[in-house]
This record gives sequence, C-alpha cells and structure tokens, in this order.
Amino acid sequence: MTIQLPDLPYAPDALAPHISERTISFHYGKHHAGYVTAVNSGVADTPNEGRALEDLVRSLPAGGLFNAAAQTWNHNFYWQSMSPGGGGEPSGALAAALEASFGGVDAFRADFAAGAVRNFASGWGWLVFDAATTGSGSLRIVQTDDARTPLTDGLRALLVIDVWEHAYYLDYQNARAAYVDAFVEHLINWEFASANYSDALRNHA
Ligand code: MN3
Repeated sequence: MTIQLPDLPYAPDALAPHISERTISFHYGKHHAGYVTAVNSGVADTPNEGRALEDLVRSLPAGGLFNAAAQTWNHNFYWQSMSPGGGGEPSGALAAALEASFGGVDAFRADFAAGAVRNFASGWGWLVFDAATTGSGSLRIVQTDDARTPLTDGLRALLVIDVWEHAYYLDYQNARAAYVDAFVEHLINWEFASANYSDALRNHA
C-alpha cells in the first residue's frame, strides 16, 4: 500500500478569492504531491513500506523522510481545515471549549491569527486539544516549525493554517497577515474542527 495524495475536498477554484486556483495548483499539485512522492520513494523496499502515514509520522527519526511524511500529513489536514464559505461561528461543544480556553471565539480568532503572523519559521499554526488539561482550558494554540506537527507531542490537532510562503505568496506576496485574516474570517472549516474535537473527547474520556 502506497501513501496516497487525497483528493482536494473542494474544487481547486472554490476558495477564491481568498486562495486562488493558481495557488492551489502549485501548493496542492506540486508541493503536497511532491511530499507524497518523497514519502513513497523513501519507504520503498524498506521495513517502513506499507505502514500507515500516522505511524510513520509518530515513529520516524528527524530527517528527510520524517519531513516528507509529516508534511504529507500536515497538508492533508490543512485542506480539510478550510471550506468554501467557511469562517463564521463555531457552535456546540467546540464553541463552549473556545470560550473556556480563550475567553471567547473572537479572542480565539485574535490569538490564533497573531500566533500565525508572528511564527518566524516556515511553519504551521495549530489549534489543538491537550488531553493533559481536560476540562477548562483544554484547547491551546501551538506554532510549529518546518514539518513539525503536534501529532508527535501527544496533542490532538483540531485545525491548522500553513504559513509557509508557498501557501500565500502568489496571492498576498509578503502580506502574511492578510492571508491569515482571510483564513480566519472566510475559510475556517468549523465543522471539521468540531468533528475533531468530538473525536478527541471520545478518545480521552
Ligand atoms: Mn504548504
């Protein structure tokens, strides 16, 4: 079994004008696809061949193969973190958890955006569930560098924004903050984040 490049969950022009079809064509079609190819060639004819992507990410040592596997997983998660007509307001248990952890959804949006703008790396901005602090304050915002991912820290990812320049440079050039604002206001897939949160609660109950 080889690692597959998942289909995009929407048409390549569906996130426009916030993320253009041209950005998607390079980001998904070249960068993400390239990571998938690199994982498959890295595991071919080794004991790692046939292992699930999450297993690879959790167990590979730092290095090129880890980077390719983690970038594959991170991008799989990133495309699902957005939806056409996204943004708006979360509801239910996730909204309550955002209130408990950040003081409200608006405060979460501000903290999430500020962290993503400040991240000095080619990296990622995450909303995660931290099972070590279940109950009030169980959600955290985490920044990672390069290919690093909360998967290896025992944290459950709920949502991610890619802040590598390839995610926004064609549309926004150096204006990362404008890309981050568009993500937060217009693209966040709250249904995906809520489903991840429900799943995290079930697994840690
Ligand atoms: Mn990327």
